[in-house]
Amino acid sequence: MTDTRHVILDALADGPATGPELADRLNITRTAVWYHIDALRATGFTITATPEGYSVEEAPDYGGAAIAYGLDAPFTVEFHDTIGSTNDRARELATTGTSDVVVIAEAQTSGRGRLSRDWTSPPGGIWLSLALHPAFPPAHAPLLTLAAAVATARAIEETGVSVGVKWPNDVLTTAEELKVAGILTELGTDAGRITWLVIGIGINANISTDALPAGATSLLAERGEINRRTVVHRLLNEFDALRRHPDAILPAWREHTLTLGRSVRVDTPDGPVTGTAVDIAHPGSLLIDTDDDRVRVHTGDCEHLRPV
Ligand code: BT5
Repeated sequence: MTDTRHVILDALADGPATGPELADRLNITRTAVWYHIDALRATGFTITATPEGYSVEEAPDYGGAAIAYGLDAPFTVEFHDTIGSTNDRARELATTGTSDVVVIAEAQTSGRGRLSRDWTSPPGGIWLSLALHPAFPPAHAPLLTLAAAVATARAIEETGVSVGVKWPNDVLTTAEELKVAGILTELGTDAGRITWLVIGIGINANISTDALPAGATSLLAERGEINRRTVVHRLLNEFDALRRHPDAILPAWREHTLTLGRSVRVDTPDGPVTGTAVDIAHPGSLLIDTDDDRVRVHTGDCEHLRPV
């Protein structure tokens, strides 16, 4: 998508604009405007010519231009039909100094979860990674993972699927606790500073459960086909709002979590911790009451234990 077409779409996102108005704004001829409008139509935008000017009636369901169109959150969109991992591409961008880019793919061939686990990423999902440069210490990075989990849960809830967050980063259906989304945060540090940070988010959107591993579900299976563009917009807007108000992240997470009050077992690098999850503490540690003590867990795989 050319920059000119981006500018035209930005202008039309605010309402109709005439050919001469667009020509003036872009410093191009009216014939060139007409040519670009036609090219946008060819990419799936329904643009009508009204007495007030050109008007976008409908954006395509997905793709780079569709996601950039009408997006309030200040992210630049980079779209790929197929990529190895959006996290790898976002890392390339973030390590070369670029920030606030969202890399989105229709399919990933080497999608990954935490600890190099595989992440199944066929076409129809939402596979995206944010390239960021937050100005806070590395120890606070877990807060952004929680913010991403809350933003993802809120975006999914809008489709009518009831979900909650399992500490720290899984989004599960509330009914059967099947995994519908996961988050992978990666970062680089130097001299106590974050030099790059990537938050990868995978949502099983319009995917048949036959294509997913056991224990997973999709929005298609839970609700039917959904509009991925709307979900991505809500997710990015929510994440942007939360990162600007870090104090709001833990309260928001408490509102959306399935873990607090539950019997859990967390496999930490120092061994398993079993007990009742009682709270979350800055910058994202889980507080667990065991038989002997209150334990603060910073990282690990959490399992919700069924009540006996
Ligand atoms: C996660 O890891 O949940 C993080 C997933 C992050 C994926 C996104 S997609 C965009 C970006 N680019 C990437 O390459 N990654 C990020 P973890 O908690 O380790 O869960 C991984 C486990 O979930 C696997 O071992 C499987 O058991 C299971 N799994 C794999 N694919 C799944 C899927 N599509 N849906 C649900 N569960 C899945």
